[in-house]
Amino acid sequence: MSKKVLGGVAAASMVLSLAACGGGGAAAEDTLTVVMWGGGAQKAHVDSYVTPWAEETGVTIRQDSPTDYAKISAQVDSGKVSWGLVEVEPNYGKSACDDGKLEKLPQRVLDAAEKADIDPAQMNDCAIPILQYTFSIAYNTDTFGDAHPTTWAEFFDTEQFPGKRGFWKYVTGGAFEAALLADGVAPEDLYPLDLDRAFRKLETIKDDIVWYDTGDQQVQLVSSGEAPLIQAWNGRISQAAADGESVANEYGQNLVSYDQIVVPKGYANADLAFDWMVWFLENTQAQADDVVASGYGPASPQAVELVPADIRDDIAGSPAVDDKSASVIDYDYWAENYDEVTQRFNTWITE
Ligand code: ABU
Repeated sequence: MSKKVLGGVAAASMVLSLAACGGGGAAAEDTLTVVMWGGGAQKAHVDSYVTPWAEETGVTIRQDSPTDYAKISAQVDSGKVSWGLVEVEPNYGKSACDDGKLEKLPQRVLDAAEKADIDPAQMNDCAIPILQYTFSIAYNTDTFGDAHPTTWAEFFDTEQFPGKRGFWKYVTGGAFEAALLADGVAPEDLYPLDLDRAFRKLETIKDDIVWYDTGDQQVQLVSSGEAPLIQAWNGRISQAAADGESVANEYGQNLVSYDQIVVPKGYANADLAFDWMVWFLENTQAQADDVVASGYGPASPQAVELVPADIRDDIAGSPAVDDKSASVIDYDYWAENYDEVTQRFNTWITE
């Protein structure tokens, strides 16, 4: 990461009053509210590929964070939809689209996606991919240095590698996949997940787990040494390392993932949101700028060649990272099983 990323997004809504400086002559009511996972990554994304579009068009950008599926449902069900573009996990993109909670993509977005060589497997009727990432083993380099875990079995080995472990407090966060790999399940046999076995394995280190809620907390936990090992979204760690924190990604047995961006059903400025999607898909330089700023892989493979060579090997989708992957997260599985596993997980975590 050669570009310095400045501070995070406040949890409350922020307004970037770009209408005044934009040249697009947009009306005052031309606002678009963008919701992502917050902190440094959201700032990187907005700076790279939202603000430049807003400056061209004169649209006023509002922001909120983090993504919250219950809030989307509440807005859609009440008919008071204030979130316009929301970064989501693909299991949510699929089930919410099936449930009619999202706007369907218009033809112009589908055409732009095809021209950008977007992987059709990462799209559905309502969603396009926005970034590629991995769940990696992130470690504090002062604590572990070269002698850090390189497999999930080692991540679970609290004798060889003492200290707390951080996991996302969310069933789609990769903890179950990591637990099964640590317990010896072959990557090709991961799905459907053997949940009994995964819970048994997680139980073995339950007292050593710190559960985090946000991307910023990931970085705080691992950089402070409070949890010198965490299962991380790799870009957050790349960003923190570029900012001089004592953290690094280990890509051994990484789990491949991606996020999508969607428009909640009933959003009044849905057309503006889709205008942005077209611009984003066509603008591979903006996607490449975001790779530099955020540490995440771009939505379009065409953007990869615009990424500086020294960063290209450190992003999801690069051969160097792909070669070390254990598996791709199966979001069809998660769309199907999310509610049931969440209920079981929420009970287990409080026991
Ligand atoms: N679901 C991955 C989010 C990426 C990020 O905001 O860091």
